[in-house]
Formats: sequence, structure tokens, C-alpha cells
Amino acid sequence: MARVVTIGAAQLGPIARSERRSDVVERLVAHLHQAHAHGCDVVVFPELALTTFFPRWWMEDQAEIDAFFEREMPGPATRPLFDEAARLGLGFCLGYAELALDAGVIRRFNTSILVDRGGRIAGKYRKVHLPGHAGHEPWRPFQHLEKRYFDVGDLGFPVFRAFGGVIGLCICNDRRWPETYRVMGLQGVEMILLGYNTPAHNPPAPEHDALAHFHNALVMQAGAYQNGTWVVGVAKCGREEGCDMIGQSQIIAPSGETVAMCSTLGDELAVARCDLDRCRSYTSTVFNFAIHRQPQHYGLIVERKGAVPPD
Ligand code: CDV
Repeated sequence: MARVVTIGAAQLGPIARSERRSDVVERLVAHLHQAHAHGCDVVVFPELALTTFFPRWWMEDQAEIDAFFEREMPGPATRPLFDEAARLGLGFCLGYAELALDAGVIRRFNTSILVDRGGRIAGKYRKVHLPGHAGHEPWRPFQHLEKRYFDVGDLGFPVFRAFGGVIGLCICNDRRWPETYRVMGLQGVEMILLGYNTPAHNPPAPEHDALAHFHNALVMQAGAYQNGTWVVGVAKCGREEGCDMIGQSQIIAPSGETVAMCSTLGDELAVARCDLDRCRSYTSTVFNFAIHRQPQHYGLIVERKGAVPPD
């Protein structure tokens, strides 16, 4: 019997710096209603879906920075999202800035959670590949200060049993790294959910700008095919506070084919019926890791091990 999970890729248009959390949550809830009408099981929201993409500004006032972070999830502003999703019986994946208190130490992460149909958090991931820079670089038309505002994620790339399958999470820049997919692929992942905020202009390498959509699709399609998994990539896009960000949120099959894609730069839902059993067509043949992977013959790893200098 097919294991079909109907996914709603809930792309968001720009969020202004002045927009209140409650207004953003209203937009997310509108997405839930549309997704429910389309028979979705799970709705996927972008990276940092509750606020504008604040790492584009250099800020020194910690209170100003922390205003972009959530201290609890759900909190008072996000509770309506959880309640409405549970009422509709919808799961969702949400990216947000997390302020965590670990043994009395404050840490800040770029986080994504998976929420089940009952409104319970079923999985959490904290972004590992933080792009950009940590210091102020005034030559840039906009900053990309993820290395300043976030700690590197400390949860690895876990996968979660949910929605009748094996679900993995990653965030934005993670999608460009083959390790992201392979670590989850080695754990039998069947669907990877990710959100992104990708500026259309890359200040250190403007020659990449014309390829931004190509690279977006390339990495997610390759990750899907090479690991026999569904990949759902969801953008926050459009002109946000003067910064253009790419859209083309898409749902990609284990074949590597994109089966649904957003075509605007605003709030838009792309829907696809995703049969998790299609993964096996790849993971039991060309990408049957148990039979065909040869890590013991990957000379580079052996060489690197041998090259580690003694203490
Ligand atoms: N939010 C991101 O991680 N953005 C990066 C940009 C900076 C390249 C991305 O990989 O899309």
C-alpha cells in the first residue's frame, strides 16, 4: 500500500521589520486553512518564518537582537498557530530564532521544529552550516551576520519517525552541502523538510547571481536523487526591506524531479502528494548503500586519518 503524505510548501513573501509576530502568525494560519482545503497532511514554512531576516543588519544592542528570538515554543504569539493546526489535524514544520537556556547559559540558534497532528513537537533541528560573517562589513549592500547572531547547531542531523515515515530537517545553507543529505540518508530518511532565505545577490561573488535559481534546484534535486528521498524546500522571498530574495519553493521526488513549484514571490502554497514508498525504488537499487557504498575504499578519508599529526 502506498504511504502518501500530502505536503503543502507554504512559501512566504517578505516580512517587514515592523511586522508584529501576531500578524505573521495570521499569515501562517491562512496558509494552514488553504493547506487543509487542499487535503494536506503537513505544512512546511520557511527558515526564520516569524520575523524579517534580521541577520542582514549589524546590531549591537542585545535587547534589540533578542527581540527577534523566541524564548518558548509555543509562546503566547505562536500558540494560535499550534492550536489551529491541531484543530485542523495538520502537522507543520516551522523555522524560528531560538533563545535557549542550557544550564544557566544563554545560547541562540537558527532552529526548525516538526510538529505532529496533535500540536506536539516531534523533532527539533538547529542549523549547522551558518553562512556569512561575524564582523561588520560596511562595504556590503546588506549584511549576512548569521555567524554573529547564532551558535552552531548542536543536535547533528537527526531523523524522526513521523507521518508514517522517516523525516529529516535542515535549514537553508545546509541544503548546499552533500553531508547534510548523506548523514540523513544513512539513517534512512524518506523526506527532508527545509526552509530558506536566499538573497538574489551574493555580495562576495556577484558572478553567482544569475545562477541563484539554478543552484537552488541543483543542490536539492541532487540531494534527493543521491539519497532516494523527497526534499521540500520552502522560501521566504521577494523584496524584504530592500533586499531581493529568491522564491521557487519546490517539492522534489526521490527521482530528483521537481513535482510542484511556487511561481510568485509572495505567500503561495505548492501542494504535492508524496508517496514515501517511491524512495525504495532508489534506496533498494542504484543507491542501496548497504550493497554499493564503499566507504572503506574512499582513499581520501584513509589519507586524512593517516595525516593527522600525533599529539
Ligand atoms: N539563510 C541562508 O543560509 N542563506 C544562504 C545564503 C547566504 C547563501 C543560502 O545558502 O541560501
